[in-house]
Amino acid sequence: MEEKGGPHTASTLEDTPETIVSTCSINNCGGRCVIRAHVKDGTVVRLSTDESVEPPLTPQMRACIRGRGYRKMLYHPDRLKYPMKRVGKRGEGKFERISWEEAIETIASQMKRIGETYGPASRYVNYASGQSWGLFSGRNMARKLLAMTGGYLNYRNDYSSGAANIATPYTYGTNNSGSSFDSLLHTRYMILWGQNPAEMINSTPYMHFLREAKKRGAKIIVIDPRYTDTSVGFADEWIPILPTTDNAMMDAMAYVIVTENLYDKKFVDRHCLGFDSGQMPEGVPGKESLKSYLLGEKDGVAKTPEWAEKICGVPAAKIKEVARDYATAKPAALMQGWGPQRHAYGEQVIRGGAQLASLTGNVGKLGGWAAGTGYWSRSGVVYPITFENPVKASIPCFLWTQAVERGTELTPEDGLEGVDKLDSNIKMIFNIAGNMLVNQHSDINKTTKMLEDENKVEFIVVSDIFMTPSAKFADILLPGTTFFERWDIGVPWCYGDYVVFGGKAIEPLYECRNEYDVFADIAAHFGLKEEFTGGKTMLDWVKVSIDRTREEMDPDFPSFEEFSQKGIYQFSFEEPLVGFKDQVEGKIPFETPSGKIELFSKALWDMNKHDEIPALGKYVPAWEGPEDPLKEKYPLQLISWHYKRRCHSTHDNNPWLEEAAKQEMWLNPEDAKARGIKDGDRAKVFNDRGEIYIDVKVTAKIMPGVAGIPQGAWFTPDQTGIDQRGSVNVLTAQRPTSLAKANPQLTNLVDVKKA
Ligand SMILES: Nc1nc2c(c(=O)[nH]1)N[C@H]1C(S)=C(S)[C@@H](COP(=O)(O)OP(=O)(O)OC[C@H]3O[C@@H](n4cnc5c(=O)[nH]c(N)nc54)[C@H](O)[C@@H]3O)O[C@H]1N2
Ligand SMILES: Nc1nc2c(c(=O)[nH]1)N[C@H]1C(S)=C(S)[C@@H](COP(=O)(O)OP(=O)(O)OC[C@H]3O[C@@H](n4cnc5c(=O)[nH]c(N)nc54)[C@H](O)[C@@H]3O)O[C@H]1N2
Ligand SMILES: [Mo]
Repeated sequence: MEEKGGPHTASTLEDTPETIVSTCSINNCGGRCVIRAHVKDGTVVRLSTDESVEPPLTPQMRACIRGRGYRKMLYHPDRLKYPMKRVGKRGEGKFERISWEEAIETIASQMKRIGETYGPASRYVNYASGQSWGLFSGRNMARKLLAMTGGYLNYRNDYSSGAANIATPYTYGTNNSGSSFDSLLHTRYMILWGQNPAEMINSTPYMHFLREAKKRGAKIIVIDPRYTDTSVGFADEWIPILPTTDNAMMDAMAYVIVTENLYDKKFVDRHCLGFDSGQMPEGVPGKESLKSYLLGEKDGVAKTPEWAEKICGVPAAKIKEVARDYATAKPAALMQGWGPQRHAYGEQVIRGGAQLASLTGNVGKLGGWAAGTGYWSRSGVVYPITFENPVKASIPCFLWTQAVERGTELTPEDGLEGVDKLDSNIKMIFNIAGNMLVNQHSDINKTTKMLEDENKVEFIVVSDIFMTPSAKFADILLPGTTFFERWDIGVPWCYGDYVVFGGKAIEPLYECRNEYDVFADIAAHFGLKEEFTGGKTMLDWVKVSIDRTREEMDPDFPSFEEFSQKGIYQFSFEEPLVGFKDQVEGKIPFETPSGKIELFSKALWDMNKHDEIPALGKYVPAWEGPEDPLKEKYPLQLISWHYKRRCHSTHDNNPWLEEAAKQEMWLNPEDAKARGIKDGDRAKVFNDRGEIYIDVKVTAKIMPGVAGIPQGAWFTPDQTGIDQRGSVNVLTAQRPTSLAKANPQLTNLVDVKKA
């Protein structure tokens, strides 16, 4: 059969007029930028980016290397081109081309069969962030149709800030603990604690304001096991720290701040709960207070810098210096990345950061920062497509493999909500624009073994643009479109006061289809097409969103014509947003049970698991951390990070980006030497969960005792099943964090051997 579309060669296009379509990627990277597609005769021939506004105060939303590399994705020869069904064993990767009619009919009949046999809550839409930031994520299209046909098992939380999202509200009552970036222009001292915006961006405007803050004299400290691009470009000082031990340093900083009387006594008296014995909730002994913990009144261990140094590897003198500088700079901003909380006890690091911000009175002040998860939001667009799931049961997203294996045994204690018990394990999975089925979840060997068993999950639908490690496990595999091939609006992470137009630059290539249209056709099999679409196309919905945003949110929001022409709209505000300003000015209470900043949480105390879930944010030695006896067998702590050349696993197959930043493991010269490994050597990295092969970059940019692998490389097993690309999740664990039941994917012990 002939294929539609496909790239032309440039030479045939020389005389063809060029049009520019302003569009936007809605992949889940920390940025959101303007991508201008230069189109000739139905082909995108070149990309350029935002030139719409002039710095310094309204930064341009310009694309990074990933944004500039999207043409390679669009016209990659490996694009999935037509629907397919599995013909070999599940996971083997053998597929046969089928028609769209057959794909749609099969999916509809399996939705019915599985819903009728096992109940609607046996149907699940997996976490998948590939289209998170537009109006039409395929994941939501699947959910909408499932909701209309009986329902599906919900999930809560995410893989990004999973521990933080649950922990921060115990301190502040909400996750909205951030401020707008322009507030940083007023800060004098910044601690970027495990935050690396030079690579993960954390919203496109952030770097601009970081640069401006530095120009205005802010001192910048980065605390990270790696000498990151952010440290290289911005830091006055890099402080390396062993993974999972940040709370030891935080506790010691608090010790210094309290014992040297550098804390903001007025602020603490007025706004906090649990600081000292006079400030404890009813029924809790005074010796459980933060102050008595720091002084060691209960356990006999004062949390001194010398105590912390032995745990976290940061010299005591340095801890004292940072504590004093942070407490006296006024205002100072402690900003937390999420790498430090993607760990065994990730909840603690987030409450520990919030504790320091509170002790120093940097909460609710211009130029300060409350630490914690760090969300804030004051702009966006109306999402017009809504639905309600009749099934109320939900699991933490990280527990989906458990819900496949033993869903009916899960209890509220495990994190099940909405029901006491599930009637069925997960039997059907929609995996739409995600690589979580295999690549991005923990313990790939364990997960693939589970998925291979067709008696467990009986039916898997994947929609993607490539044959990813997850796509190989599909029963029906659908060829999706890229953002160039559809209409949309791109919304930044909550840290941006702008939205980007998602123009359709070209018609879908080959037989690729948008999930919106696919699920509308599946809906037809249930007699629900009209109800599903409301009689509207994607373009209609974009217009509805724009009209409603103008009516309900911002009368200055541009019309469709203006927006599509300019490509971007920046919301304007008279002053910076300062998180918790109203609370600190006494206008409203904090949204915690006590109305205060809960340094000590009675709700956590009442859970009665004081070792694993302490009421104070404090150091808890991690399993597979530096104090775990397993370290004798596996002496290196393995972390991963969000790499500049990929968005998770997206772009892993882009040759330009491989050239710019290859997949390799960072290892300190000391650790390399001990193993006879030289720069560029190939090595085996292993633990009890599996082994992978990867090239090694020997570099002092990572501290001794720690190995670092950029997350997201495609799991690429050889004939014996052993990964050859350095896919880090072969080595990560499925054991969830204690409170949030979140992903501890950065807590791992391994060893490395020259291959
Ligand atoms: N280029 C790019 N950008 C992205 C993404 C991407 O895939 N690629 N993904 C986006 C998404 S969805 C997310 S959630 C965010 C993730 O944002 P983050 O979670 O903040 O980013 P990470 O790179 O995982 O971690 C940040 C830093 O934490 C360090 N770190 C790891 N463990 C520890 C520790 O125990 N203590 C300390 N102090 N530091 C530690 C790492 O070395 C890393 O430099 O990034 C977003 N931006
Ligand atoms: N070890 C370790 N694991 C991690 C992390 C870590 O730091 N370390 N980080 C975690 C985090 S924070 C996150 S958010 C998750 C992310 O994990 P995922 O949500 O799985 O993200 P991606 O790997 O980017 O997968 C997106 C998929 O969508 C496809 N895609 C892209 N655009 C489109 C489109 O327009 N249409 C369709 N149909 N498909 C499209 C891509 O080809 C890709 O296969 O990973 C988590 N996993
Ligand atoms: Mo994420």
